[in-house]
Formats: sequence, C-alpha cells, structure tokens
Amino acid sequence: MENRHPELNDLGWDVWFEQRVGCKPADTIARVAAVDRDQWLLVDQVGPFRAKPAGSYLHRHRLSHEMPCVGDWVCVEKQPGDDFGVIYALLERRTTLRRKSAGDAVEYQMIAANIDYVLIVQSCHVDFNLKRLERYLVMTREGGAEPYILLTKTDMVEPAVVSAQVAEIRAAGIATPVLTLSNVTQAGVEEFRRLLLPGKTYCFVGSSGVGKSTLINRLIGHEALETKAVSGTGEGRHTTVRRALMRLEGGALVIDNPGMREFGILDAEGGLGDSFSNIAALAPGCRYRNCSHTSESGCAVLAAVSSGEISRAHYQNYLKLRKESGFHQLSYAERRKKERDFGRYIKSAKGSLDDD
Ligand SMILES: Nc1nc2c(ncn2[C@@H]2O[C@H](COP(=O)(O)OP(=O)(O)O)[C@@H](O)[C@H]2O)c(=O)[nH]1
Ligand SMILES: [Mg+2]
Ligand SMILES: [Zn+2]
Repeated sequence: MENRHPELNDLGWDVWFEQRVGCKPADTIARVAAVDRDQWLLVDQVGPFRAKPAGSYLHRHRLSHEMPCVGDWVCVEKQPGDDFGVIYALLERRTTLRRKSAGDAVEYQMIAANIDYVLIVQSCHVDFNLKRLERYLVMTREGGAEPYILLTKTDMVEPAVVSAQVAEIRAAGIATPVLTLSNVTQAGVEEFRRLLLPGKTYCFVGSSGVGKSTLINRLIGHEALETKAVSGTGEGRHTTVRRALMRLEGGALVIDNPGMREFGILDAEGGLGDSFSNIAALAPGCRYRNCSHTSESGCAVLAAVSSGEISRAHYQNYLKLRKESGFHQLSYAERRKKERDFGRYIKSAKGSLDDD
C-alpha cells in the first residue's frame, strides 16, 4: 500500500498507519502531542492545535485507555484556519506503554502510544535500581516497543560505580543496550544523539530528577520544554498545555513527561509514591475535610512536617508534583476524584514500578 499522507511522515506517520486509517475523507489526521486533564493538544503538518473528543466518542469509549493519549493518531474534524478540532476516532495503536489500573482487569492507564523506543532512564547516582529497571523492561516489551537503558549523572560517581551497574544489569541476563551519559560534562550525549533515527518515536521514562528533561532540552538545543507551551482557551477555562511530544532537528520524535492527563505525576515513579501515601494517610486527621495541607489550622500534614515525622523535602516534592498535576485548578469534586485516583496510582505503583 502506498503512503497517501507523506506530509505526516515528519510526525512519525508511515504505511502501517496508512493501512489502518479509518478517517472520513474530510477529516484531518493528527497526532496527540500532549494531554492535560480534559485538554488535548494535537499536531498535524501545519502545526499544533487544541482539540476535544466528540460527545459521541466519549459515549462509546468509557475506559481510560480508550482516550487518546500522547503519541496517538486521531481523526479530527476541523475547519481550515480553525485552531480547535473535534476528535472522532482513534487509529489503531502500533505499540503501547501502559500499566494496569490497580484491581482492574480490563482498564489500563496509558502512558503513551505508537512509541518505537522506550528510553528507560536511571541515574547512576542514588537512583539505580535493578528491580525497577526490570519492571520497566517488562512494561516496554509487553507494549511492543524496543527498550534502551540510559544511565545518567555519570559525573557524580566514580567510573567504577558505572561499570559495576552495567555489570549488574548484564549479570541479571539483560541484553538491552545500555548507554551512559552526563548532562553536565556532556560525555555520552553525542553518542546518544547519533542513535536517534528520524521519524521514530522515543519515550523517556524514569524517576523524577534523573535528568530526562535536561537531556531533551539539550537535544533540542534550547529550553524548549520550559518555554514551548501552547496557551489557549478551552470552553472558558484558560490553561497551558506543555507539549510532551517534540521533534528534534535530526527528525526523531521524543516524548517527555508522558501520561500527564491522569495525575500529572507519572514523573514521580521513583518512590515518591511512598511518601505520598504517608501524606494521604494523615489527611483524614486534618480539621477541614477539603484541607489543602498548605496553610490551614489543624492540618495534620503540616503538623507532621513541623514535628519532623514527614521530611520537609518530601513535603515539598508532594506540593511540587501536586502543582504540576493542576490540582489547585480543579473543582472540589474533581479533587476528590483525583485523590482517589492518586491513591490507586500509589497502590499500582507499589505493585509495579516502585516495588524496590
Ligand atoms: N550532576 C548532574 N546533574 C544532572 C544531570 N542531568 C540532570 N541533572 C540535574 O538534575 C536535576 C533534575 O533534572 P531534570 O532534567 O529536571 O530531571 P527529570 O525530572 O528526569 O526531567 C536538575 O537540577 C538537573 O540540572 C547530570 O547528568 N549530572
Ligand atoms: Mg522532567
Ligand atoms: Zn491538611
């Protein structure tokens, strides 16, 4: 079959999708560049624009993994010149990166779709963990993508520590390519860049703070992840969606901070879940039922921070991630739901990625 949409090749399109595309002739085909709660940022050959799934789509698709996620291809109805589209269909996913929802046999949490390579990032300095690495490898293989292991912050440890970690990976029978690099000295960064193929999609996963965004910014050549946000008004609410899917000069597509929609905290996969479960466990002791744990009197969380029961650093992390997840802009009901999801996330993370 011929590729009838070569103009989309730069975004990762190829004949595999061409064979499966079911859009109406008048539809635009676009790729999901970011999802933030109920805001979808799409990109087509012209550029980025905002969109929402059609009511009929939401009616027919109720499971969270049926919602378009970062990396998905969708059929969109959009008038020429419009900066807003309506999503009518989701194209079949070639690969997925997803985790099971806790206690749910049929529902998955999508992290990203149509990824060719997953870059599993761990820092040589304190973050390295073989068990967690193995879980990421399983998740990658199950979804059909190819993994790479990336060990960062080599500047912070002796070379012998790095070799020992690589040896540990090999001793565990893992044959996945391992790359080591430092964003500070740039050692290994060029080698990594040369690996990236045009038109292929790479998703960075790993704990918060291991250097994913720093590396991607470096590859892009400017502070794109901090600055390349698209603002707009979606049904009265003004929000900013940070693009997760980016195209590098060499033509590779990279995804940072995937899966922001559900919690905005998937970045926190490294063990922060545990400290959050501490905080969640204290919340019922707060005087006010909708306590934000920031300034209220009678807040059990703040009390635990003052007494040292919860470290200030963990509390700050909690606030930071909660802020990133857009927690404060939510209505009370949404907040309750998010807290429940958050609890479920912690449980599932414990059972899957955080079980060190
Ligand atoms: N020493 C050292 N610090 C790094 C390196 N890469 C990133 N950092 C720092 O680690 C922190 C977290 O980096 P960031 O890219 O935001 O991590 P992310 O959460 O994985 O996206 C920042 O302060 C970076 O400057 C590295 O290779 N070496
Ligand atoms: Mg980051
Ligand atoms: Zn409180």
